[in-house]
Amino acid sequence: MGYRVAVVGATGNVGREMLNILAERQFPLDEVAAVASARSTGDIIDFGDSGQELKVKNLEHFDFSGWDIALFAAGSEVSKVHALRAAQAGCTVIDNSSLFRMDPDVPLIVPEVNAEAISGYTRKNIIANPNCSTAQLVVALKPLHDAAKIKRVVVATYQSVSGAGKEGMDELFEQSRNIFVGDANEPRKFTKQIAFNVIPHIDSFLDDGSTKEEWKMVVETKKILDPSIKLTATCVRVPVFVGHSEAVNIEFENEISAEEARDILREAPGVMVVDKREDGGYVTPVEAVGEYATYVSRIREDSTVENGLSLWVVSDNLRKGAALNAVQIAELLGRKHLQKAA
Ligand code: 11C
Repeated sequence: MGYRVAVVGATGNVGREMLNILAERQFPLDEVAAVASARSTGDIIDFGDSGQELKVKNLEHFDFSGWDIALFAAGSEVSKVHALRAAQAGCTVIDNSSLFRMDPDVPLIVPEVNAEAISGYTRKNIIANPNCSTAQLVVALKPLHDAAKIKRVVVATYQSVSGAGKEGMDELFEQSRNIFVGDANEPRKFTKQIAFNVIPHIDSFLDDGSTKEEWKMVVETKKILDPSIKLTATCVRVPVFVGHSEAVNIEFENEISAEEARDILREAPGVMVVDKREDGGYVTPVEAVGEYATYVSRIREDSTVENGLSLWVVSDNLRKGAALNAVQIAELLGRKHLQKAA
């Protein structure tokens, strides 16, 4: 016996990956529903490589009662109405938007880091999935924090255009083509040209000059890992289709060498160390596409502070940063809480 699972936002970048990953990991399903806005109702989409096709159902009319889990990947405005409706109908919601992440009554979960916090989901019947740039960061930080206690993190991100949805990917593709054929480029989704450029701005600006993406990295890391960790981020959009990268500098309370960190990270769940200290002996975003791991490369000591390390962290933002993490939460929920007989 399995679960009845609905994927909301099933036609978007993350929703499609959720379906792919449910199929790939053979999540125990009695039934799966692809749910989206009226615009996509009736469209046929693949349930991963399973050979099964799903007819997209209209979210406005979708009745969540009797469904065990809903994976939401349709943005905050949709979650505000429909995730609450689903949760109240008794369907446990795993929400990928930023809407509930900082709600004290909603656990924010990365299973490799704070699986135990999931029990708090019963307060609202909702579990939040973190921002993609936070998810891969905390997977890499957690084992190092356990070993030597992190005091401060300085991170610069190199975030792919798929984080901005299909429109972001289309814009990079079209602008690149326009540049080759000599056509003009008008930014639409991004604020400046993204092809052959980088943009130090993701999400809206806050009063202190930081952006909401940078703020999310600070507050989500504190909620998931440890509120005592100080973190400052600069989030940058780069002309890469899929895969977020992060240059991470960490200051620890206690001594930790690069060699110790490498050994610890090699054993850590969800982490793959690729760190050969030679030409090409590190991971770049194109190599992380379609993978589950968070890759850590360029592990080295930073002698400008007492106990410092620098790392390069790369992951598929649509997978560990979104869909994979959501499915891992569903797996955890099934194993520990929903308790259906296998
Ligand atoms: C990006 N990290 O790369 C964003 C996308 O809060 O879930 C995900 C935004 C979020 O643009």
